[in-house]
Parts: sequence; C-alpha cells; structure tokens
Amino acid sequence: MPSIPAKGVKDNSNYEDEPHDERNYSDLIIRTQKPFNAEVKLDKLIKSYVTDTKTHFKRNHGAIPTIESDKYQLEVDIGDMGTSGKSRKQIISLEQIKNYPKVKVVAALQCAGNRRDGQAKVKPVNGVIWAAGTISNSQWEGARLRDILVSCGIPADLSNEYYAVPRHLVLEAYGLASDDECYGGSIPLAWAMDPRNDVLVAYNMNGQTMPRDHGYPCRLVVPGVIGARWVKWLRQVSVELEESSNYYQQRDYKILPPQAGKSNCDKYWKLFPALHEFNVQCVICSPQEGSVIAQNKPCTFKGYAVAGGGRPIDRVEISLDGGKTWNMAKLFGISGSSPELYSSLVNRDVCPESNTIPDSPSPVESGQKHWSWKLWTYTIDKVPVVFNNGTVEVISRAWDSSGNTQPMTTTWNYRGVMNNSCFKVSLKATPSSNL
Ligand SMILES: Nc1nc2c(c(=O)[nH]1)N[C@H]1C(S)=C(S)[C@@H](COP(=O)(O)O)O[C@H]1N2
Ligand SMILES: [Mo]
Repeated sequence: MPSIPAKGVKDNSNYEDEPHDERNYSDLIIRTQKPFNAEVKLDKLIKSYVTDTKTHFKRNHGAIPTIESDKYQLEVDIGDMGTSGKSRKQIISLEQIKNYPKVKVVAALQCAGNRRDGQAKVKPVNGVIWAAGTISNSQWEGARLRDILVSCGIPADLSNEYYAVPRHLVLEAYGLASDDECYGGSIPLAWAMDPRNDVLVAYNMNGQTMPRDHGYPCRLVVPGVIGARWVKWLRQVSVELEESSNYYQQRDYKILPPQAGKSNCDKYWKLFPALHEFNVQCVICSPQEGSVIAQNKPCTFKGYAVAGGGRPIDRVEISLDGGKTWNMAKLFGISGSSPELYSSLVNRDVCPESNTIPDSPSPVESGQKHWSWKLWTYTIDKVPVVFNNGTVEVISRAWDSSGNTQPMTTTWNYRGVMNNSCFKVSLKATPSSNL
C-alpha cells in the first residue's frame, strides 16, 4: 500500500491539477466535481461509433494524479512463481511496456453504476447517481498483460498444472482514493492469461497518448468486464491466491440481495462475489424522455446495446405497446474487435436521420470475442394518431448470443449496480400542426 507518493508522481490531494483541457464540458453532465465524475449527454453519446475522447465519460474515486512518464514504473509481483528462479518483484518502465508487441482492441467501457438512477427511483442507493451515459466505445492500444506476465515468469500455457489452483491478479493504482489507501481491485489470473480476452496495459486511446483523465501513462483494459477493473494510473500487478482486499473489490461492486441495506450490509459483503463481466444492456438515446413527436410523420429511435464477456448482441427490439409485441431494430457495428474495421468507422455518422445504417457485417470466425457496442435505429414511417395527443411509452430490450435479455423492471440493490431493466421513454405525440 502506498503511503508516500512514488518518484515522479503527484497525488494532487487538493485537486490542484485537473486536466480541464481534456474535457468537452458541453457534452458532459457533471455529477460530482471533486472527484470529477461526469457522464455523456445521451444524444452526444451515439454521434459516432467510436467515442470522441473528450466526450468520454469520466469516473474517478479521487483526484487525477500527475505522473512523469519517464519516471513511471509498473511493479509486477509474480507471487509463488518467485521461487522459479525469476525475481519475485520486477519493475517495468513505460519504454519497456512499449517494446512488447502492440495490440489494438476496440472495446466498450461501461461503469457497473450505469443507469443507477433507475435503482434510486425504487429506493435510495449508495453511489453516484448516473443516468445511461457512463459507457463508451474506444480503440485501446498497448501491450498484452499476458505477454508482460509471461516474460516475468508466469507460465504461458493455460494447461500447465500451475493453473489447477485459481489465482488472482491484484491491481493497484497511483494516486489517492476516497475509500481506501489507493484504488484497486482484481481479476482472475486465468482471465488475463487467455489471449482471447485481450487484457491490455494500454498507453494509447483512439490513436493518441492516453489522456490523464483516462489513466496516463498506463491503464488496464479488460474488455467485456465492468469498468471498475480497468484500473487507471496502473502501479502494481501482483499474482496472489486471494482476491484483492481493496474496498472497490470487496465492498463496492457487488449485487447484494434487496434485504441488505445501509444498516446491515456488513454481513452481506462477504457472501457475494465481486462483479466481473457486465450484463446485457440497451438504451434509447433519442428521442429522449418527454420529447414531443409528430403524428403521421416518421420517427426514428436510436440507441446503443452491449453485452458482457465478449458475447455479441444478436437482436435489439422495440415495443410500442407496453411489451406485448416487439419490432426488430437495425443494428450497426463491428462483429469482432478488428482494427481494420475500426479505421473505417471513426467519426462516421452512424445514426443519420434516415434509416440507412448498413446491416452488421457478417459474423467473424468463432472464438473471436465481441467487445464493441452495437448502435441501432428503429423507424416508424407514421407516428399513429392513435397515440392521440397522449403519451406513448417506447421500450427497448436486447438479446445476446447466450439468450440473455433484460428484465421489465429492476430489482433494487444497495449499491445500485448493473441496472439493465428494459429502457423506457415516454413521448408525447401531437398533430404536426401543433409542433
Ligand atoms: N485508479 C483508478 N482507476 C479507476 C477508477 C478510479 O477511480 N481510479 N475508476 C474505475 C471505474 S469505477 C470506472 S467505471 C472506470 C472509468 O474509466 P474512465 O474514467 O476512463 O471513463 O475506471 C476505473 N478505473
Ligand atoms: Mo465504475
């Protein structure tokens, strides 16, 4: 645990060096200033398939540290493999990290607290109240954590008997955090060692140096897994037999049963596992709640959908009759994590007013994981008069390749995490002449 800041690192405990120039404040909704927590306005969120870096949500449990990249050190502790002849603790510089084979992955990053506002409507929850804008889809570039660990002495072959014992990679960050001595967490070692999982120590985001807000000089990228494990300003990675004891692993990102609340949560934390993969999610970004739409005119609904663990989104559906019948939306996105496809998608207007989004490219080879979100549109040619000056409720839901879909209503949990109930917007349909 860090008590004094490392050489070349300033903790900025008074928030004296926040990177204001990295933030497009007009696209963001600020939830807390210190720490800086901001989500993206829904209409801005889907303006391009790859999220603009300055418009990316920002989720922090402390101040943004200032780190001099030439002094940056990643400490790797290989735990009980330290008896194999390799030294147990090894220090790796940024230059060394950049010498490993470079890997690019396009992946969605979603906070487990995305849509916590829906939980807070049921009963007060403990956490920043977010709407549906704590998600992004970016290209991440860096070294495979697997490659670094193999060169430090961890067996490369997952069939090695070493993997008969489950181990964890305990992650710690530079900088301060509000609930513990530093920000930390863990992921299963075998997850990070599986090359198909694309776990990266990333130093570039969308083709540019990693911004300070997002982890400069290095952050972990764990596609398909809740944002909490994507540790920014990565300081240490240790192989251990137990999960991280850090607050953010043990007491934060868990789904407690509804009977657990502020007064009795202590006895429940131990009973439930820390969250890892996120669940299937789908959000209507436009039109937004309360908007007015014109009768007899076309109306296009737009949004995003994403599934955890590398599962593809198979289907997005829209209901205009309270969930009795469902209509299929058009999906747009890349099927795997191919960097070639990425380059053709950057800054492309994927949600034009007309419904001209191309269908998804054909499925990729089996075994390839699906880390990106899908954007979708659904157009009705004529808003029916039957809505008759009244409100119409539009409901969306997605299905992933494992047949997972979304519940109609949310089940409350104390931390308000992983709310993926069907997204609903109420719109007012009026005669066009009234608009
Ligand atoms: N060091 C550090 N890493 C962190 C956090 C943090 O507060 N400190 N927040 C985590 C959470 S909860 C999320 S959702 C993501 C958010 O990443 P972003 O700010 O780049 O959007 O970073 C994760 N990594
Ligand atoms: Mo998060």
